[in-house]
Amino acid sequence: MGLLVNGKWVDKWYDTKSTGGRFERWTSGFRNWVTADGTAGPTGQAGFPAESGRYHLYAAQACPWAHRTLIFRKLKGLEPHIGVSVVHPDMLQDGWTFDKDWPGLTGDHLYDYPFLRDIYTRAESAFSGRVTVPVLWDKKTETIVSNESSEIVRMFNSAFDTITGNEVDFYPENLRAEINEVNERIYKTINNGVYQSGFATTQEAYDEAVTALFDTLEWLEARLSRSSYLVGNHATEADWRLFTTLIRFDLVYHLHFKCNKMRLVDFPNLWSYTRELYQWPGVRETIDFDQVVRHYHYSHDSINPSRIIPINPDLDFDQPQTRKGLVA
Ligand SMILES: N[C@@H](CCC(=O)N[C@@H](CS)C(=O)NCC(=O)O)C(=O)O
Repeated sequence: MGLLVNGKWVDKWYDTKSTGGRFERWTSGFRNWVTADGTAGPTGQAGFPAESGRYHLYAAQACPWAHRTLIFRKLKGLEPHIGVSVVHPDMLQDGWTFDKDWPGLTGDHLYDYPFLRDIYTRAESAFSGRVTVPVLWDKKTETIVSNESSEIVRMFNSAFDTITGNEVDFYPENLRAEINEVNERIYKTINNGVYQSGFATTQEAYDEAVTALFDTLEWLEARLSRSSYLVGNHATEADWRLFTTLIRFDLVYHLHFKCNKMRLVDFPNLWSYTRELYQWPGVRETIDFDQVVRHYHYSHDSINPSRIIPINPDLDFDQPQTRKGLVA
């Protein structure tokens, strides 16, 4: 596991010494936007108009951030328009690789490179920073449009609508303020909170993260006893962002990241809600549980140096929903 420094690979994990044992996620380096007409988005430069076949997604099945983008690609009918290359679940001394010795892997469809870092240095030869998934690549200008999942899902939500004819809106104008507010708490304490619990290297940092995580899960359990979705009467971006962490919870975060005060299945509403989203047409096809379980347990030397993959419970994500008396 490492990062690029002036275009050179350095095998180094996150330094938590300077942050009191706290894991701090790096800010994504590429922040351009694909827009319907190629004008600049909220950040970055103009020049990335929506076009069929022009963009390519680099993703990991294991990764909850990449998973968001795979879900949006599926639900917004983008599969015929945006290709995907899937990295290997083992993220070791070379970071993400395009090795193919695992079912469902594709290698690098565009350049047949061995490593994901080669994509970053093709975009910027002296790139410095972490080499993360997901990456949205522009085949025309041969550069990275964005490596920030929260922004890629917003592009997928609307930029390609005239090409796909799919106008389902997971970020409706009138709900944006509330979606942003819910996202912020969920990002801090759940999406990133599980990582902050798992990668903490002091008791204090762990206690802080794990307490906030279970406080937010309790808050969501109550919220989802009253309404079908987090915001409004339909599934929104906020639900899909939460879902990718919940679906991994009992298989990975509970044990591997020490998020073990309760399991997801111990929260009746959250567990039913997770199954409902899993059963949404197309969604199960975006998940590969074997790669999820393998990635975390095999890749994080500091947490599981033996690389033993746990037996894990059999979870039945196909059980019918059990929530009652909901608003929508
Ligand atoms: N802010 C990024 C975070 C992505 C991220 O951290 N991805 C992880 C995989 S789950 C990764 O590639 N980590 C490699 C590293 O940190 O070196 C996003 O949401 O797109």
